[in-house]
Amino acid sequence: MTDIRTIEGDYSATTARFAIVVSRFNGFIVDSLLRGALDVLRRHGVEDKSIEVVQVPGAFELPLVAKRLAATRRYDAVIALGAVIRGGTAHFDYVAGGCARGLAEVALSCDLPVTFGVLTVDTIEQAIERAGTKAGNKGADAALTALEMVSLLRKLGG
Ligand code: INI
Repeated sequence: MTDIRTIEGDYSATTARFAIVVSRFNGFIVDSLLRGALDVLRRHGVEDKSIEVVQVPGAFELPLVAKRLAATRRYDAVIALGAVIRGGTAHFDYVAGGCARGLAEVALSCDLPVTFGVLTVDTIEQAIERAGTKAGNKGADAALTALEMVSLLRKLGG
């Protein structure tokens, strides 16, 4: 048991560069996610000059812009933030599904951490709970995961 080597990331990648791609749709929620993400990065020692924020119209547009940012190789991770709130139609499923699938594909095709700070919820109340109130802040979580993934990939090398 003691011979097993375990590799895991930590939060020490303070010199890493981050792109945060943010949707404007449901902006009053997404602004809180962005504040949470920036707060985490700064508290862990990432300087503002190492962070760029790019705005897109809606969550459906996040994957393409995340891909363009990843392809520049200027960043160690991309953090995607948005809020998809279910309405009465199937629109939610297409927007949320396309966004999640697209972001996962960008991470794999570009070989770069792309973290998913996109709320997919039924109600505005649920969104508020996850944007800095009683259920935490999913933007902060996505930033913390990005930090950990940068560190983990550095340790894994290759
Ligand atoms: N975009 C969101 O980010 N959240 C939503 O809840 C949402 N809803 O419900 O429609 C939404 N729609 C816009 C979509 O992301 C695209 O911007 C639009 O379809 C144009 O491609």
